[in-house]
Amino acid sequence: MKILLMGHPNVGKSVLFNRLTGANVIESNYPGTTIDYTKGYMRVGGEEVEVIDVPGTFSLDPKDKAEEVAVKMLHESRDATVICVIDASKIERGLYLVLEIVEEGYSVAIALNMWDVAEDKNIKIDVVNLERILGVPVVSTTAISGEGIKELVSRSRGTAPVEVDDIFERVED
Ligand SMILES: Nc1nc2c(ncn2[C@@H]2O[C@H](COP(=O)(O)OP(=O)(O)OP(=O)(O)O)[C@@H](O)[C@H]2O)c(=O)[nH]1
Ligand SMILES: [Mg+2]
Repeated sequence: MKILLMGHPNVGKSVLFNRLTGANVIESNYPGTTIDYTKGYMRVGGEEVEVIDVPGTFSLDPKDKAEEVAVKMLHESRDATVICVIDASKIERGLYLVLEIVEEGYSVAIALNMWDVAEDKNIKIDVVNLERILGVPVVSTTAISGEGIKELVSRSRGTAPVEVDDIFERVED
């Protein structure tokens, strides 16, 4: 099993990555570029899972070299589970990328990271309803404290592809 951590820049992907993988980490350059990425492993229920900290990207329509690498890494891992990391205090900004990744047929789970920041700002998010509409696991996380990470891992294991059209139908209801 392989997990890609994807999301906008500065949403906490790397802190989450370190939480998931601990010390077993390899830094690499993407072939032919100067774009760094990090790859590591974690054990989940006796199974070794590869985890990749993908460079931050705003969309799957790359605007610079780092975004290009992010999209290539996604497309080279057709069987991967994608954990989309969203800043919970700016949630609508992150959902577009989620929909793009879902639309390409990937199994997705969502980490609503920076949950502590959202709480401090008194931003209320109905996680249960969001999960119902999207049809994929949505887990609130605070990567810097580790809150929600265990649940994120366990819920990510059971995720399956969903249809974007079905999501839009549920939004209209
Ligand atoms: N308060 C709070 N800060 C966080 C959380 N997760 C990450 N941070 C902080 O947010 C900043 C960005 O975290 P990174 O993990 O570097 O973000 P990233 O998504 O890897 O960013 P790029 O690699 O630039 O795409 C750092 O200062 C982290 O310490 C969180 O859940 N809560
Ligand atoms: Mg990073």
